[in-house]
Amino acid sequence: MERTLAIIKPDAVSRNLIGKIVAMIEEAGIKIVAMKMLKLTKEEAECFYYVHREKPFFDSLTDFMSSGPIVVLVLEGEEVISRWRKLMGATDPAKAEDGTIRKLYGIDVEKNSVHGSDSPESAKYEISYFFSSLEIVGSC
Ligand code: IDP
Ligand code: MG
Repeated sequence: MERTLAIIKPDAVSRNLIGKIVAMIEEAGIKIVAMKMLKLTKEEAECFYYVHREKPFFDSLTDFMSSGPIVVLVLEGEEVISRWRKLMGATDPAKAEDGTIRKLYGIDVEKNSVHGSDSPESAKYEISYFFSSLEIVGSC
């Protein structure tokens, strides 16, 4: 059994897409075990995306991620890290497959509507960044 962190990014929240994206998660048979809305500060966004600190898009990305409310979720199930990334689609919405969230709703390579952890290690770090074990159902 795996867990992964999903984020509905500011571009999607501001366009009232929370419900549509949550529906796609549920329709894919993926179980939600935690969910909340918050607004990151610039510093909190920088800390979350620390692995990308050397990338040319880091400053713009962290400005974007702190520009408005986000919804963070913990998803649980077998192979959920790869299943959620497949449902999200490629980073660049222009290259994402039909039927994926980024193809449907992504604006550009930065404002691509959703985030998903890319490995068990990053999932562990990212989930603990936002949630205590008491906030995740079925943790004990
Ligand atoms: P991922 O979200 O598909 O895992 P990453 O390479 O981990 O993609 O990049 C993290 C986030 O940084 C992306 O989701 C996107 O918002 C932003 N990003 C990635 N590449 C670019 C780029 O070339 N220009 C601007 N923003 C980018
Ligand atoms: Mg990534």
